[in-house]
Amino acid sequence: MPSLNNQIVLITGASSGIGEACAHRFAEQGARLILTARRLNRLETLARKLTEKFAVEVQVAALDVRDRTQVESVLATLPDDWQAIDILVNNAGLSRGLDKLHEGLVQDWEEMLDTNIKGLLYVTRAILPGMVQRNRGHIINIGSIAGHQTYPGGNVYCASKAAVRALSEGLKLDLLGTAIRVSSVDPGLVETEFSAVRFHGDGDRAAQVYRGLTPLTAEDIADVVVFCATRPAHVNINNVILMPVDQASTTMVNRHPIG
Ligand code: NDP
Ligand code: 8X3
Repeated sequence: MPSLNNQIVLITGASSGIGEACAHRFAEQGARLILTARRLNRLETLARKLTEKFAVEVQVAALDVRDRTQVESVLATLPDDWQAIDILVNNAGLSRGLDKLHEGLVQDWEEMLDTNIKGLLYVTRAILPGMVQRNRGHIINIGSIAGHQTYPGGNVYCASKAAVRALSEGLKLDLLGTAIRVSSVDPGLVETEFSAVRFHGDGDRAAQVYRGLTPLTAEDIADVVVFCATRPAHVNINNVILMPVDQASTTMVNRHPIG
């Protein structure tokens, strides 16, 4: 298995859930980590933990992926020996609301589109030229089954993840002839802060999403991300769709009676 030791991995949205779990998994493999998100205090706590446990080097940076100027300046001012990023995990993302389109909040739509599509584009645009120049690198996008199947009330979130799917496919086409790899990891239900964010902090409603079923964990997704990143150099994992055994589609889940 190709080694991740000393490879530079940048993860967006590393302050929680799947991004945080990816940070753990890459640290276990000896990678050098650049962890970004808006909540810097969480990143600092995580960085301390990873440094102590795995003796890896970690950089943290407060970064709102929606802010193009900030993305460009934060990434351009990384220390020289952190510039040659080997793996970019475009994970930062969110859903807001589950309203019918004609009742939806425009502010929710803008937050999702600005984060899930434009944020991913800004970060990729800043990092990919260096990968092309070095003819080395791997972009791993966190998509969703929502990008493959639309569900009631999912309208704009599903559209944003369909865009991520198209962008992953487009990148793969554009990078043909280089050694750079592009993967999309597209999960179903994963229990993280995702649903609490979707329902604007309504914890009871968020808990209902996972009620009576066994969801995926953030670590399940991180395992797949690391799998993609550790294939031999000639192998590109284009797309992985994974869902819990208790889920068959975006709308069909098996809930066990609660005793
Ligand atoms: P969490 O809410 O636990 O984590 C989301 C992460 O994204 C946080 O670290 C958050 O950090 C970061 N983030 C959100 N907005 C921004 C922003 N504007 N700039 C920078 N970082 C941002 O959810 P998940 O771990 O579940 O979500 C991670 C990804 O996985 C998302 O792209 C999501 O769409 C996708 N996904 C999730 C599924 C699920 O069921 N949970 C299923 C399929 C895909 P901070 O707030 O500190 O900025
Ligand atoms: C998250 C999975 O089904 O809640 O992308 O949209 S779902």
